[in-house]
Amino acid sequence: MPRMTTADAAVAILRREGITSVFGLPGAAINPFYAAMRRDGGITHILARHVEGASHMAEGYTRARAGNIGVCVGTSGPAGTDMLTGLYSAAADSIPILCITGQAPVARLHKEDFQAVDISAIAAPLTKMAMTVLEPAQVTGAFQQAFHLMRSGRPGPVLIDLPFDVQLAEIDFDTDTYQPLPTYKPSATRAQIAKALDMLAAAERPLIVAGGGIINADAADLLVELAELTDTPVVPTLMGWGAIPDDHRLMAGMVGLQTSHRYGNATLLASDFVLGIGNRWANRHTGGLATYTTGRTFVHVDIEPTQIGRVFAPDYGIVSDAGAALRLFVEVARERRAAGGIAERTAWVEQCRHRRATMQRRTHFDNVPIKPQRIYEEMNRAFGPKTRYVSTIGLSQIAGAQFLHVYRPRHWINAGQAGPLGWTVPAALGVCVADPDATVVALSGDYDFQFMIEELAVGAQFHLPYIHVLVNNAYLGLIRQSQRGFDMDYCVQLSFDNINAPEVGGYGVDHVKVAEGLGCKALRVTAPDEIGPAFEAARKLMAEYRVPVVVEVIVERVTNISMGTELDNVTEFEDLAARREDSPTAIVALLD
Ligand SMILES: Cc1ncc(C[n+]2csc(CCOP(=O)(O)OP(=O)(O)O)c2C)c(N)n1
Ligand SMILES: [Mg+2]
Repeated sequence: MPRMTTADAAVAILRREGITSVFGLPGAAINPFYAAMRRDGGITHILARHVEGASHMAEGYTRARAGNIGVCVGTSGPAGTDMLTGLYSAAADSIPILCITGQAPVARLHKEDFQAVDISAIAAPLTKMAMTVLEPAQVTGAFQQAFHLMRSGRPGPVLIDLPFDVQLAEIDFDTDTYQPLPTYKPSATRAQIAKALDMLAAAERPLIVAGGGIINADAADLLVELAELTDTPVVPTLMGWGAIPDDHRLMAGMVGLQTSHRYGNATLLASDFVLGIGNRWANRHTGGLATYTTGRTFVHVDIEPTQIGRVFAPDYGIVSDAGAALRLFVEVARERRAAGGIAERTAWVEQCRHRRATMQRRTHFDNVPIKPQRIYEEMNRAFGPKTRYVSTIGLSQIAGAQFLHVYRPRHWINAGQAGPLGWTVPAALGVCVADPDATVVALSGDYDFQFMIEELAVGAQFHLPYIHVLVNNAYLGLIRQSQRGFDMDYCVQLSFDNINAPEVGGYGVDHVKVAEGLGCKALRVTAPDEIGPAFEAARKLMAEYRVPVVVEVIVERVTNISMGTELDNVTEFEDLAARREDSPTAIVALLD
């Protein structure tokens, strides 16, 4: 039997499980694992500048392609605690990442050794498994189980913590006969699917709410087929955005308090039946439950049994992987259609479409300073359907979801539930590693951008080109807006007179200089008609230098973005689109 260190065996398992890239940074306690990666030679290592950055890169990497699992590695102590935000973000959005940490030797774990912290206890609530491996012979099983868990049921992250002496201990391990464990994914029965379709057929104004579980299951095509077979309009959630192309006739718009469309909310409120697939009824999607649920019937399909009924009791629940359920939905719907058993819903579909063509927000403003809505209009013009957008949180992300267009699954990559500031730069880099040929466009407010700005150096060093649209209002804009309720504007200003950069006009940080200092290219625009040309110039710079290119758009300091407390109580702060020219890039032209 081949004899090797447990670190060598762990790396061999990573390779057998399909891992080719790892994001991390070494420290003394994880050096044996790094030595094993070096001996193996088959894994690309991306050196993050902050360990939290490595964890978000891993998440971006996972999200970019079906089957990917991002791996992040750090040393003992603060490296593990730095990655907790990454574990939280991944867990909250049901994304598998594997976090590997070094640890003090086993015999010293209880002695308050240098950088020894009980990371598996700390990470436990954020992971499907968090294990400090105390027995060398358990290392291979721990890794095998990690991959099994990450891929089974509701996907999520795992942490494996490896004491220094355990990494160096030798074990017998046969790489050749290693086999990944089968994954567990519950599947709906035909009877369950038939019952759900009966309920849909009995409805007059049905909708499908398509969640991120459909993206995780790589089942977007099946979703669209089901919608077409049953003539049912689809509301994608923020995590499911892209599951049905924005230009599909059955795309009904997004629903929610913030990242939503006026027509999406109106259509949900007009519906009498909702089939939720792979979704969580997130509170920023539903708003108040009485408004969301009164007057309609619900079917909920989810892979995790305890998700059914967690937020409200559906009329009928089905435990199933979204892909498995959709395969059966399509099969049964096809049979019913062939037998003439599915009614056309022309009037309802037309009503949904009419709302889409009449309830739009205005994007076309010529103001200087720029109004942020104009940026998304220019992005719609500049970036095609293959663009992979990456964003996290803030007014820029909310407005992005209201105005941008997404046409494919995994092309809106957003930390939806945790919303950790700083996620965008590293996640975009992870997407670039996973899909080097993609056009990746990240979207940040100035504060999100400043949080993990140092990771831009990673993009420069490893030649990971993407465009970063930076919406600079010199404000913690979303929090400034929410402080209106407290009648204050307190501790949310990012503006100051930069003694080295008077040209930024009191907006504080000179992002162009910082980005250039980190080895990237950067452009700043201050007038609306400069935005489009700046995107064009950014593309050229990206192609020429193969580094991230930042396009900073200086916008007016205060713009409130539509949001509300209930689906029927969303506040509009700007004039709505009244003529076609007000929302010229809307997919369905405004009927004016
Ligand atoms: C780690 C963390 N701390 C605090 C918050 C709360 N928060 C959400 S958005 C935001 C301000 C974002 O400002 P910016 O990135 O400039 O975006 P803007 O809203 O101005 O577009 C803050 C502080 C958060 N999401 N994450
Ligand atoms: Mg801001």
